[in-house]
Amino acid sequence: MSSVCMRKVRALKGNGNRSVLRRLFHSVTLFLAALLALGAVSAAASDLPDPTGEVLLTVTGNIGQTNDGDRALFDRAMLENLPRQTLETRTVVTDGVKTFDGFLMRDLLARVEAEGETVTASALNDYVIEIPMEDFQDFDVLVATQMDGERLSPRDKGPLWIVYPRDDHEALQDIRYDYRWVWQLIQLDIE
Ligand SMILES: Nc1nc2c(c(=O)[nH]1)N[C@H]1C(S)=C(S)[C@@H](COP(=O)(O)O)O[C@H]1N2
Ligand SMILES: [Mo]
Repeated sequence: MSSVCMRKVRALKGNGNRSVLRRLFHSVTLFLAALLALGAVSAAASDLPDPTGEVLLTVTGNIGQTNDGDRALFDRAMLENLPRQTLETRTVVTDGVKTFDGFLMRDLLARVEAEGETVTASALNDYVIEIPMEDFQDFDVLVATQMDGERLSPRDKGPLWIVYPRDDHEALQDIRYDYRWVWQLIQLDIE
């Protein structure tokens, strides 16, 4: 009678141990799965490669893609990897119609998952201006790297120049927009 009891107790104990083990195993599996998921999320969060060349543009503020702490740094190769776009327009600082090549501000902002109301653009010469985010939805605003087939140099409005499709929209032929044609652009802060 008592030996039967002991066997039962041992059997129960055995079962108990097994279920504890199973539960532990289950927790470890869940933990590993969670780690993997986290890894996948952080891999997605950092799918912006690191720049290998000179950094031409720094994007800060409310962005979902970064490669240097909370900033997104771009070298020329990374910028030229964005979809290329061409724009023909006159400007207030050059003569005649110019052909600009570069990428859309809209595509750059999407690349860094920018969210906000305002883009504060800063230039090499300490020029700083706030631009409403809707400009880039309403208009095909270019960040030009070339003018008439020639790379823009820092001496000549480069290496990056914000160019509005001025000739295509009467609304853009206005001093309020002329301020936003930032040349020697080096930084964008999204708020
Ligand atoms: N980097 C930089 N971009 C700039 C400026 C500037 O001083 N530095 N001036 C802005 C202003 S106020 C205007 S009206 C246009 C044209 O400037 P400009 O007439 O002085 O050439 O460029 C804009 N972009
Ligand atoms: Mo100006």
